[in-house]
Amino acid sequence: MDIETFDLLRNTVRRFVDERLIPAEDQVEHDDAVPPAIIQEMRDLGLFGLSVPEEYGGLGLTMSEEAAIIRELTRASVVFRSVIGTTVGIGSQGIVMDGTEQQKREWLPRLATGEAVASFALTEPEAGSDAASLRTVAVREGDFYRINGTKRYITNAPRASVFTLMARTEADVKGAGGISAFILPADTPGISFGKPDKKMGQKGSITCDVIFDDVKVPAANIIGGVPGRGFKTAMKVLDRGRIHIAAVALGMCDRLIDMSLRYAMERKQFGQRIADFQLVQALLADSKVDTLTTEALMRSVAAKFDAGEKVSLDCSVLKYFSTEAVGRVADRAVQIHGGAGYMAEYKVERFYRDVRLLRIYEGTSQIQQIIIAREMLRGAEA
Ligand code: COS
Repeated sequence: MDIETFDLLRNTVRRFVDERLIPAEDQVEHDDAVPPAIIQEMRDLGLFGLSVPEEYGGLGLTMSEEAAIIRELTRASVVFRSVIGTTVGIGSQGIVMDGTEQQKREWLPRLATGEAVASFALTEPEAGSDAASLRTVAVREGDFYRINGTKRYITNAPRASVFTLMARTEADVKGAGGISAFILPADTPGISFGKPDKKMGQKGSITCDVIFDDVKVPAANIIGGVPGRGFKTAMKVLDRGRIHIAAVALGMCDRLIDMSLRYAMERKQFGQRIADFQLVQALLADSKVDTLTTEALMRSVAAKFDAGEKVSLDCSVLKYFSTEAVGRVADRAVQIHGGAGYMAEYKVERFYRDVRLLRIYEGTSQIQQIIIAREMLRGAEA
C-alpha cells in the first residue's frame, strides 16, 4: 500500500478508536458483547480484510502494515480486536498460505468484507500445547470425510461462518503427520456449540467448545487438497499469528502507559503530583523500555517475515518478549494507580486481567521458550 493511503487508513483507525471504541468499552464490559453497530462499522472500515490479498478483495497489507494497524486498534479494549482477530489472522491465513486457487476464490472475498467470519479450531480438551496429539478424527468415505471430536476455547465460534479445522485423517499416523486442515462451513449439519466460557477477562470476546458429531465434509475441502499437511499449515499460521499478538501487546502497552502517565500527573500525594517522585518515574521508565523494545523487535521480525525469511524462532522470541512485557506494563500501571488501580471504575484492573491471556493463547510463554531453544540447538547441530 502506498504511504499516503496507509497513513489515511491508520488515521481513520486512530479516530475510530478514540471516538467510537474507547467510549464504548464500559458498555462492552457490562453487556459482555460488542454492539452489532460497532461490528458493522469495523466491516465498513475494511478491518476484516486487512490480511486478505487485494486480488481477493482485501486490503492486502504486509505483516508490518497489519501490525501497525492492530497496534492502533488495541489502544482500545483488546475485545474489539477479537471481533476481527480470527478472520484477519489464524482463521483465514491457512487458506491464504496453503489453499488452492479455488478455495481462495470461494472464501477470501467473503472474509475480506466481513460478510463471513473465520475461526481456528485446533485446541482440544486433551490437546493444547501438545497440538500434534489432537484426537478429532476425520474418516474418509468416498469423496467425503466424516468428522467427530470436540474443540475447546474456540474464539468467535458461534459467530463463525467457516472453521479452519485440524483433524486426524490418518488414524495410524500418530503426531503431526496424520493431521489435515479442513475448510469447514459452520452451517454443516452436526456442528454444535458448548456454553460460552466464563473468563478471567476479555469480556465481550466469545469462546466456547465446538462439537463435531458425524460432520460430513467434502475431501476437496482439505486446505491445499493434500491430506497430512494440516499441522504444518497450523504452525505457519501460528508463526504469523505471534507477530499479530505482539502488535496487540504493543497497542495495550501504549494505552496502559497513557493511563499511567495521566494518573501520575494528576494524583497528588505529600503535596506534589506523584509523577514527580523518582520511584514512580522508575515504574514509568521501565514500562517505556518494555514498550520501545517490543516495538523495535516487532518491526524487525515483521520486516523479516515480509521479506520471506524463515522466522519461527524470531516469532517465538517476539511473542514471548512482548506478552511478558505487556504483563509487566499492566502490573506497573496498577501499581502507579495505587488503590484506584484495584477498582473497576479506573479500568486499569480490567486491562490487567485482559492482558493475562496474551501469555497463554497462540502458544504459552513456555512453548515459545521451547521453540526458541529447539531452533537454537538445531542451528548449532547443523
Ligand atoms: N512452520 C512450518 N513447519 C513447522 C513449524 C513451523 N513453524 N513447526 C513445526 N513444523 C513442522 C516440522 O518441520 C515437522 O515437519 P517434518 O515432520 O516434515 O519434519 C512437523 O511440523 C512437526 O513438527 P514438530 O516435530 O516440531 O512437532 P511437535 O509436536 O514437536 O511440535 C510444538 C511442538 C511445541 C512446536 C507445537 O506443538 C506447538 O507450537 N504447540 C503450541 C500450539 C499452540 O500455539 N496452541 C495455541 C492454541 S491455537 S490459538
